[in-house]
Amino acid sequence: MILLMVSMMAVLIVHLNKMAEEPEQNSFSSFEAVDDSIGSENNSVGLIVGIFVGLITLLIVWILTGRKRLGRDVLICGACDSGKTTLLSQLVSSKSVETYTSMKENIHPYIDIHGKAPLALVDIPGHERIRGPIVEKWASGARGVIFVVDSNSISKQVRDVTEFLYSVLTISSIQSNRPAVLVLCNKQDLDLAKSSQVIKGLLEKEIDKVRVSRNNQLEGQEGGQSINVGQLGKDGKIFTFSDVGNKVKFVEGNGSNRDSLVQVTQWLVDIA
Ligand SMILES: Nc1nc2c(ncn2[C@@H]2O[C@H](COP(=O)(O)OP(=O)(O)OP(=O)(O)O)[C@@H](O)[C@H]2O)c(=O)[nH]1
Ligand SMILES: [Mg+2]
Repeated sequence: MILLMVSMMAVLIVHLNKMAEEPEQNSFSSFEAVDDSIGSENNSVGLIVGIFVGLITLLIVWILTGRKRLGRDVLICGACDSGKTTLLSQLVSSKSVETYTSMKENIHPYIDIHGKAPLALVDIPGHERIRGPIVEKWASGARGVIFVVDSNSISKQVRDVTEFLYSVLTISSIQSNRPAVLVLCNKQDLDLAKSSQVIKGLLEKEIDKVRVSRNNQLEGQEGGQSINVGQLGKDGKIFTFSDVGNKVKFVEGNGSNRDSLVQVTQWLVDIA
């Protein structure tokens, strides 16, 4: 698209140059010749207006189709027992229900977004063996990703949590469509809960380590050649979430209390 626009601009510039040169080349000797020149000037103006209209139309189409790449799904991901199904229940029915380990995705429409088209909340099971293919299946339609962290047990689970977050952020459609990401530091009602600031720091440090080990694995597989596919952050720089292409926001909450989730509901309104 950009190439097409650049080439049209080039045609336009060449044409303008020609017009600027024309009066010197032509010395009119009759009324007929003057008539012809007026006619060809009109044609040129028409051509320029046409090219401009074409360019603007292309620009509008490009902007609109770019936006369409984001679907209407909001994926709720995170490790087992982090509180995803509880969060889903609070968001869609303002109730905390008794939950069991999820074995397949739960999908519910979310309409509380100030008259905008509904979103679909997709609660992805956290079980290590089943979550991968399910999150990949839904990733291409993601408008946003809520990554739920159990703030009470994060210190013990940091590797598993980070491995999953890393996998989600390096899915190709998540990197190309760049849906917004909200990390919900859940279970803030529990005594040992870490703050969102501390959790952000823990995850950044651990992502650095995961990055190194995954790169080593890839190098081993590819006969010693390093590949940058699915890389997170900037090469040779300590990882920070500000270097991720997706907008990543950290908030705190407590899935068993709807009032503590205002930052989640506000974020849903913002991305809808
Ligand atoms: N104290 C406290 N407990 C919570 C909170 N959110 C969820 N829980 C509890 O944590 C347990 C697990 O919650 P689920 O919502 O089933 O967790 P999940 O992330 O869906 O787990 P999987 O389906 O196995 O991936 C349940 O006993 C919930 O009641 C919270 O904010 N605070
Ligand atoms: Mg669940």
